[in-house]
Amino acid sequence: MAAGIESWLEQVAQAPDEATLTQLRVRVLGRKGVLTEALKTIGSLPVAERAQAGLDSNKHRSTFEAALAARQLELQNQAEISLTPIDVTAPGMRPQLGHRHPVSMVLNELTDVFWQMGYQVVDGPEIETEWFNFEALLVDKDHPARDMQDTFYLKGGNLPRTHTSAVQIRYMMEHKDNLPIRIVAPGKVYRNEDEDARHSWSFYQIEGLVVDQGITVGDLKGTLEAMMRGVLGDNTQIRLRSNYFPYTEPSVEMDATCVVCKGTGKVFQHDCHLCTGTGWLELGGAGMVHPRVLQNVGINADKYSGFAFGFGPERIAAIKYNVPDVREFWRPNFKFLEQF
Ligand code: FA5
Repeated sequence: MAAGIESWLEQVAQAPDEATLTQLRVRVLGRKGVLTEALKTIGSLPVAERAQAGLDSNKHRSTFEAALAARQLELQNQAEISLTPIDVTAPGMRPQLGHRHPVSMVLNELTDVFWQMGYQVVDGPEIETEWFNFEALLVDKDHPARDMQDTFYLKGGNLPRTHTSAVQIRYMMEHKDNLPIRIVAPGKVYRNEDEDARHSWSFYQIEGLVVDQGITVGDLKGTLEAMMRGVLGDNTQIRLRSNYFPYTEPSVEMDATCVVCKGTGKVFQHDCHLCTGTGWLELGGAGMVHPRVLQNVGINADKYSGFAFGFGPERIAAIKYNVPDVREFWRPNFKFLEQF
């Protein structure tokens, strides 16, 4: 058989149909097939040759079976091709085209607004050290503000960033000798929190940072208003209210009228599920960069000042597209996504 395997393989490769393949299978692997007969003679070989002869026979068997299977598939494919008539006059099928995700569309619009105002778009790592995510932003280990952002911790102490504010620190450290700074940093963040209509455990943020001489709260307010007008249009009602972040002073939060209850706080006499009855949806936080943060990264806080902000594009997209629950954006629901 060893000598003849090539010729059997050749016959398989040239078999014109499946019936020929069956005959070849019987002639080689059947009860009286050449390979079966060859196996029977192994017992009569000298002991020293038996093991090798056994190995060779098994190898020939699997090579032959693989060749049979391959040729059978080939014959079936040929049959299918020749059975399916091609109607050359039929209209072509358009491939289904995807489109940008609504949250990406909002992020692109936001970055466009800032790009037009002379900002650079920058990036930062999603896995951060505690120092960049918290300590450099004046949130020490036992600072109560750590509870504001429930954190996933990785083995070794690093963490998936809980906000994009860590990018501020990285950028300021790298560019402290090359001021002014004007950047936005969109990216994904992660929090170990329960999901509801306003919260996901993983979501996007867009961080903004400006550092220059003579930057004031007025600049911050004007910038936030320009951003909201650019993305949500002039008719959306927004408000700023004072808030607390350890790394900005003063700090504010920006809200927009809730999309579900249109600011009334009620839906059929019940508290609105999205804004929990307040009539407002919180879109982001902001403030004047705390002078100690500037000092920490080596910027002269007597000479320079700055503002920073961090906004949630899912919530902005919810307002813009009238979506009553931010979790919709991340469900694999094509009917929902195809609307945009
Ligand atoms: C912060 O993350 C601050 N780092 C923002 C900031 C930056 C303040 C720079 C000052 C200076 P906050 O935790 O409030 O703040 O989140 C900011 C925005 O992210 C929220 O207003 C909201 O729009 C969005 N957001 C927060 N948590 C979630 C969540 N679980 N799901 C979806 N969006 C969220």
